Amino acid sequence: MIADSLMASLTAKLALFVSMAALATGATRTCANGWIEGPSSCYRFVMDRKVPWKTAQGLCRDMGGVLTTLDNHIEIMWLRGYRGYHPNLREAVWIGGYRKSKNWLWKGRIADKAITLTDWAPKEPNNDDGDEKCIMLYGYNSKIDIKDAYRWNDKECDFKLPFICERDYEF
Ligand SMILES: [Ca+2]
Ligand SMILES: [Ca+2]
Repeated sequence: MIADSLMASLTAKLALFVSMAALATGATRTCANGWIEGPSSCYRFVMDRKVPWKTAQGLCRDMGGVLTTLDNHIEIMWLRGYRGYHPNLREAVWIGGYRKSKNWLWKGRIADKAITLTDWAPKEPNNDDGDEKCIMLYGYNSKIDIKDAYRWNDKECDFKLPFICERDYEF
């Protein structure tokens, strides 16, 4: 219960921060049907399918996007806040980060990009069993410590999870 009220207070602050950020940009933009407007692009939460990372990436590409990349603090905080507000989005999910030997990269539609800003959960990435090369976001439930909720974990790529796609605004 304490964790829940902490979470509510945290998400309320995040939401305020993100709406201020959105106001500051002042742009009009829209997202395709079924996509949700975020601070700098559109997101699609696919919570009704659990698939390996590579399959999730392919499904996002088929829908005109990629697995979500978390490129800056606003995007990280917006997504944490958004999932905190929506109980149906609190499961663990794949995002578009992966490891190529020692380098963590965001998978792009054309080129990959080095991950420079990270939001790893405490003690991650731990490369458990030496085979964790894909990035998932923790979910949130009564068993998860509030400080770990929605943060990053490296996970074996064949593990099956729901996922979040991202694509550009429609103009
Ligand atoms: Ca992004
Ligand atoms: Ca891990």
